[in-house]
Amino acid sequence: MHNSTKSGPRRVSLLCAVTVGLAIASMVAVSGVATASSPRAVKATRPLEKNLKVFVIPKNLGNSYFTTADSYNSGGALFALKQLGEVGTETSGTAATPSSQIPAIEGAITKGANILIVSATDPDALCPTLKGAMARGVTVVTYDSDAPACRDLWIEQATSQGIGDIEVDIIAKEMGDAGQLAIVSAAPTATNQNAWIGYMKQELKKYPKIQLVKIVYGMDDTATSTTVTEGLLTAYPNLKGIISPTTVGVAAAAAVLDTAKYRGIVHLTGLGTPLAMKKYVLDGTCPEFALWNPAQLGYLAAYAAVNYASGVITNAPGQSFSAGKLGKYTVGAGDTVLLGLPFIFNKSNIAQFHF
Ligand code: RAM
Repeated sequence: MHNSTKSGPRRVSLLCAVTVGLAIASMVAVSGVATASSPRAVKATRPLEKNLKVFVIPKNLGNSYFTTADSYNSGGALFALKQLGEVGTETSGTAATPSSQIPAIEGAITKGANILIVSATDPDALCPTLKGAMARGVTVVTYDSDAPACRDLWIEQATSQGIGDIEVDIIAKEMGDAGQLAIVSAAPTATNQNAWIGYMKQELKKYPKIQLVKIVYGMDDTATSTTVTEGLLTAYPNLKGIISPTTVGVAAAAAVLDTAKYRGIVHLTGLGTPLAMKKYVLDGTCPEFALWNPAQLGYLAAYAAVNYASGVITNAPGQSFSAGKLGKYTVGAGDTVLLGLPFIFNKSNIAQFHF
């Protein structure tokens, strides 16, 4: 399980940022972050290295969440890398599984990667490959889903506890604080979903009349997520709520629940992308869900990784670096850089988002 850092908080003004255009937005308020005054801070004057070969390796390709986090056009990681003068490439497999992702990581290393920016499908399975890369001097940074034992830095989207708590509080309100609840997760090995589910279980103690009856795994695949959601409805005819903390899973679950039989009867929330969820927010199938700004996560990961590889920062807490349009960020406890707070989408704001 990864750390929920205590550095920050930095409130990312997602609503404003997206309103004025995702790629160019600079409306991020960075608050109260302690700056290191140790000799390490002097390194901040070092120039960043150019022409580094940087491979951005999401859990899988073809997932719009990662496309937004990584791509040039959305202002994500590849946009930041270009601005910094590096050579950025996105690569991965098509399934969100280690056997699909590891060959892409190996391929990047063979091509002479200086930096790997990875969302881990399975930390145990990836670690031998990532450790091998680190031993050869490659900077390894995780974003989105961590591999705590085999990376230099972890770029965390929001604290795991913050995400777990928000999910439970939203669904509890919709369920009237009582009834059977299930979770449609991604892969059973995904570090991020497992961390969030851990905190959901903790938060559920506040709601003794809600029973978590089952966790199923849709593998960040639409067809599988649909099948497991349908399976839940058959197995638990009295089911009253579903949390799906994956953008692929929550959209698939919403499509299943979007009928008069289930709408408003089996309540749904999760972590979704606004374009995929807009219909379901407006028709009441999923009135509220949460996420962060994926493009900002990718952008921050790129800046942090290049600063690390250039020796401007190490992973010791308290060191600051400039993350371009996002402003100044500081390394927190547990080798972590925290993007900000989760953001809640509902009918009052969903039309303003275009990712
Ligand atoms: C999916 C992936 C990703 C997660 C989001 C919320 O796209 O599982 O890792 O962060 O959902």
